[in-house]
Amino acid sequence: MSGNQALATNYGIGGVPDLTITNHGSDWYFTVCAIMTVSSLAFMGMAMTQPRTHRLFHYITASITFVAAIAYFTMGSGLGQTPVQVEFQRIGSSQGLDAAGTRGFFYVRYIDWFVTTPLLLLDLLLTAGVPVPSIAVTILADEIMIVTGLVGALVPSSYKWGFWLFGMLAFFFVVYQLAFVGRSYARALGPAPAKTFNMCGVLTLVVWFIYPIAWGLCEGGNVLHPDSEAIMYGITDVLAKPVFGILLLMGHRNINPVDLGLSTHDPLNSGVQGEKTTGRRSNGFFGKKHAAGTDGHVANGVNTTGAPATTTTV
Ligand code: RET
Repeated sequence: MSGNQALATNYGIGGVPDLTITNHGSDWYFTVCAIMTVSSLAFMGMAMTQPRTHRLFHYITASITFVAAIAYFTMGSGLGQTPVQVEFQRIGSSQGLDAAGTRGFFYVRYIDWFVTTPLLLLDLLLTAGVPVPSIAVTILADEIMIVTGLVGALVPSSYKWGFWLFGMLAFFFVVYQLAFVGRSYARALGPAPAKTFNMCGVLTLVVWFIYPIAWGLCEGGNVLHPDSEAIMYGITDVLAKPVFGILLLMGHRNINPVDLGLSTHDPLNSGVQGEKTTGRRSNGFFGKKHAAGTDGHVANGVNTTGAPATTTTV
């Protein structure tokens, strides 16, 4: 027997689908779990090199990969799935799909996405300095997209595609907010936020388009084996989360949160704003590089001139 006993140990929990992942799928899910865990630790490590006021994007991004790590642990263990009657039984398929009256549907993936996709959008839209109402409605559309995908995947009849269609409508709204609204706001903020937003935004748009296709081939159409489903979603998730996170956080090394309209007020460390040192004492903790709110810059419609950096728009 192979070293990975997870599927055997958890066999039967949540029901026994006719078709689900094998040990190969399980091994791969655990591999992605490790990638997500290491990324979370690395992002938290990067956070610690910054003053507290400059850690928002590190914390958001580390939370995204941490939640994903837990979801991947669940799936590697063969848990977080339930049998769903397939609409298309692929008799005689070359991929070993014959058996499938029911297919294991990993609903835990959607719990992960429900938490993490809004955080990814928050990362992007805060970087672009988009107004809060626009961020809120984009996140709402995103949640609709995820829930329609979840409900559709649980429906055995052809009506599942109705849910997919509603999800696509919501998705196109999200795409519009990123490709047009976000891009315009990022450009107005200056070259550093624009560059970071464009790089991470393009990655996001390209990678996110793979998800509805994967849904069509896996939860929807039962075309791909659950092991192939694991690989397809696993690769896209690594691109959408850790790779996205590295690019975003590298970009933020050249962006001052105050320029995004984000507060850097810190009563515990109210020394010279902008002084960043490695010391733990309270004064002078905020690097000169980040001389906050003293340059007359108008960030996100809020003039930070001379104020001790207390602008708060989120
Ligand atoms: C579903 C099906 C319904 C239609 C659409 C979908 C799109 C899902 C997306 C998911 C993104 C997930 C990410 C996860 C990160 O790890 C729900 C599959 C459009 C875009 C980025």
